[in-house]
Amino acid sequence: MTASEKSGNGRGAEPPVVGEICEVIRRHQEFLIVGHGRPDGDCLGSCLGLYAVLRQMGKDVRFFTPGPIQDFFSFLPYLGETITEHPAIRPGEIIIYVDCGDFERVDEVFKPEGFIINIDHHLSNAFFGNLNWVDTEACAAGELIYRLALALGEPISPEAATCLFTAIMADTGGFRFSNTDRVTFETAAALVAAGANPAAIAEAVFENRKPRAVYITGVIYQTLKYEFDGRLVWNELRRDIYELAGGDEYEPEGLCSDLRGIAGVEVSVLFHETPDGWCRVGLRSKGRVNVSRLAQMLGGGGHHNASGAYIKQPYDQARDRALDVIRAYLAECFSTASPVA
Ligand SMILES: [Mn+2]
Repeated sequence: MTASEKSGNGRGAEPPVVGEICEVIRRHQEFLIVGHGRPDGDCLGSCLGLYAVLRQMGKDVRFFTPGPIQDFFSFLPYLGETITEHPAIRPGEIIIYVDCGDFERVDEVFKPEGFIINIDHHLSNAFFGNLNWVDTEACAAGELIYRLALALGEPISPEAATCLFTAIMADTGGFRFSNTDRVTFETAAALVAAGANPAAIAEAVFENRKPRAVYITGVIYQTLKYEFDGRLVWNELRRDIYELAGGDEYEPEGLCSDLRGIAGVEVSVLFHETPDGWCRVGLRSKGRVNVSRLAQMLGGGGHHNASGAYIKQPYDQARDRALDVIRAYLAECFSTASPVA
């Protein structure tokens, strides 16, 4: 279905599970919202947007992510109430995972016992909840929370609007990526009407780069590796680059997505050596190559155009193994003339 075929303000009738989720929310009092590790704008915005909606309903709600949370998100309402230590589940508490493809996306230890609602938009979602609302057409988890608020009949407060607009702006790369469609703009317009300030949010998220992150970006751009006639670009962030830059456990925000923006590049890959010496890999595609499948081959997951994996093996070995998998996959993709899945 194309965007123009979708009816109304949203994506048509919601699936039955949305009604079931609304019922569970109405019938219970205590909630734990769970976001993934190294939360991005969509994770924090959608979780805190839901936090705002549940609070407004008079619920007793907590929000947990293992973090770490980047400083520039400090403008988000309720961020200061975030729990970053594993919480004990209260009897009868409903656990709502948002923007998490599987348990491991949170961390390797946290596997709570209880009734679990899973709200997500990742292609690779494992349907691990008692109720699973996975809509891969949604541009962001934030869009799903907006639609959930509509289904609950809850008005959107200015605080919730700020959180949810941030979520959608972040996951669409500022309304640029291929997940951006008519509903994205309709939702964004409704959130602005409810009190979100687009320019202030964009400045907070996109114009707050730390000088040392910019330094790292410069080093990466000077040493790019091209393969497949420039259709693949990759590079790696080793610990020594961080040490030169003054040390920071984050890779520069959006760097892997920016590499995709080079003319002729179809897939960008950025390896990251973690402080423990393991390997994280970010994968981005302009659309022809499904990097969600590629990430799953590496033990991760994500979206068609944006995905990643965390390989808990010594860095050099993990990078070499991942490069083998990536090269074999791309050789197959690029050998076919038509769009490949
Ligand atoms: Mn997301």
